Parts: sequence; structure tokens; C-alpha cells
Amino acid sequence: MAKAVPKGDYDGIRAEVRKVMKQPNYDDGSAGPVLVRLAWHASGTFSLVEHNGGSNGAGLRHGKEAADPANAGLYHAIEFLMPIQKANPWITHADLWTLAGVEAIKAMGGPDVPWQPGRMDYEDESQAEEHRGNISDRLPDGALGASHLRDVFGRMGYSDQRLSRKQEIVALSGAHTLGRCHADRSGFDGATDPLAEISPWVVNPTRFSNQYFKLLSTRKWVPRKWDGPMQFENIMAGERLMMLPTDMALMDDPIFKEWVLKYAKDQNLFFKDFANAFGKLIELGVDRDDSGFAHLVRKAAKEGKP
Ligand code: CCH
Repeated sequence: MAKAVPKGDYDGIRAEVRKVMKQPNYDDGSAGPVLVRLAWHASGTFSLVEHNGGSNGAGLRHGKEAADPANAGLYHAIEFLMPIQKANPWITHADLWTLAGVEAIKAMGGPDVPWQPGRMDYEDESQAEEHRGNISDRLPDGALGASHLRDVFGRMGYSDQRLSRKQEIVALSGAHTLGRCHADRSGFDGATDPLAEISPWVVNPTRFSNQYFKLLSTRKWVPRKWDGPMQFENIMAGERLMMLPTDMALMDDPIFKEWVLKYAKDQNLFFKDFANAFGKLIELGVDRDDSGFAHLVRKAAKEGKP
């Protein structure tokens, strides 16, 4: 049972998130990684040009967005958080999902990501569709390469054409230091044990660190021989680690690679850039007022400069 905390007590909500993160019978005993993925998928549908999608509304609970194969498995995260929302109906799902992602990152040893409340929830499918339009097919496809990453993140407003944003796509990708691929969710897999169906990018997938960049840049990654989707593997500490083609694209592309190497060397730099880029991500689509990243996103949209 989650605890009811006074209205507006977001630290109290954070404490409840830490409690639900402990899931002894789930993956590595932690809901943390899937909570981070929920915050990302709730936000990553944003389009700067069409100005729809994004974290406002928690649209992922409804209709086409809920059924989007890219969101397979995220119902686990939604269900983990449900008791908190039930005990605290004053917080919207959209605020709770983003706050849970941010708190999970912190609880797993990562940086403090800036977060503000103020998101509303779409009550039903028709309200979600009215506000969001058709936003399916907007999340990235792990089978593709660097130009796909530029298209997808460019649509959200992240771009490596502008100096200040050059590294954000790479910094965000560093979240793959957390969690695993699940064959029954994304089709990607890589377990050493043929009975296991889930595999991580790093050895300790519940600790936020720059390990993903270290391994990506120093290990020998070879295409996995199997009849599933194309993915890369390396055996380490008896565990089969994996990389998606999109992960490998960060090493193939010279601009992305420069940042992979920087983050591999300097965890503080990664934490700083990640906190900034993730803070911006969870603001996408939030038109609450004229402050913070929401303001920057609106300004960029007006100027027509993704
Ligand atoms: Fe991711 N991600 N992600 N990802 N992701 C998957 C899992 C996680 C892509 C594909 C996949 C980001 C960017 C990308 C997480 C955070 C982020 C999986 C496995 C695929 C496939 C899903 C499964 O089978 O359960 C692609 C492509 C991109 C391109 O950029 C970004 C950005 C973030 C956050 C900042 C996290 C965390 C996971 C682990 C989830 C879990 O359940 O363990």
C-alpha cells in the first residue's frame, strides 16, 4: 500500500517512488530502469514543428499510443506507480511518471535532474487524440543508424547542428547503462542462459554510471549469430552484454563518437549533460508557463529552429 502524503509534497512522492522501486521478483529486483523508460517514452513523442506529443497528458495510457509496439512492456511501470497515484489522486499521472523517472535516476546513483510539476492528464482516448493527433511511429527504432537518431531527436528539438545541443543525443543514449532488452517486448535479446530472455548493456544495470560509454568504446562488439533482429554482443564476467545498432551508430558517426569518448573518460561531464538533456526531455510538450525548458522549447518553435 502506498502512503498518502499532503497535497504538493513532492518529496513525499519521491519517497514512495523509492519504495515501489524495490521489486524482488522483477528483472534485477528494481523497477528503476523501466520507470526511466516510461518517462522517456511519455516525452519522446514530442514534435517541435507540429507542437504535439510530449509528457503533458500521460497519453500513453490511451488508445493508439498505449498499443504502439514501441511502448510494449511499459504497462509494468504504469502498474508499479498506480498505487502511489491511487493514494495521492492530487498528482497527475503525467507529473508522477516524469517525477518517478527523475527519482529513479537519482536513487540508482545518477544526477539530480531538474523537475517541475504542472502537467495535466488526458481523461480519455478522444481527449488524447484531440490534443495529440497521430503521433505513432515517433519513437526511435533500435535497428537503424545515426541519421535516424538525428531525425527522431531533431523532431523533438535536439540537434547536433547547434553547438549547445551537440552532445544531447549522445548524453541521453547513456541511459542504456540501465535495464535490459526483453525479447517479448522489443524483440531484442541476448541472454547467455538460453532460458533467460533478457539482457543488459552493462554488468550492473541498476546503477547509473558512464559504464555504457566505457564498454561501447572499449569492447569488441560482434554481430550476434541468431535469427532475431540484428544486434551486437560481447561476453563479460560470464554475462552476454549487448548493443543495439543505434548504440553502435554512436561509435560509427564521428560527431557522436567524440562525445562517447568524452563521456567514457569523464563521468561528471556525462552526469551534467545527462541531467540537462533529460530535464529538457520531460518538459517537452508542457506549456505550463513561461519558465524553464518549456519556455526554451516554445521559443525555438516560434523561431522555427529545431
Ligand atoms: Fe532505450 N531502449 N532506446 N532509451 N531504454 C530499450 C530499453 C531502455 C532505444 C531502444 C530501446 C533511449 C533511447 C533509445 C531506456 C532509456 C532510454 C530497449 C529494450 C530498446 C529496444 C526494451 C525492452 O525490450 O524492454 C532506442 C532505439 C533509442 C534511440 O535513441 C533514451 C533516450 C532513454 C532515456 C533517456 C531504458 C532505461 C531502458 C531499459 C528498460 C528496462 O525495462 O529495463
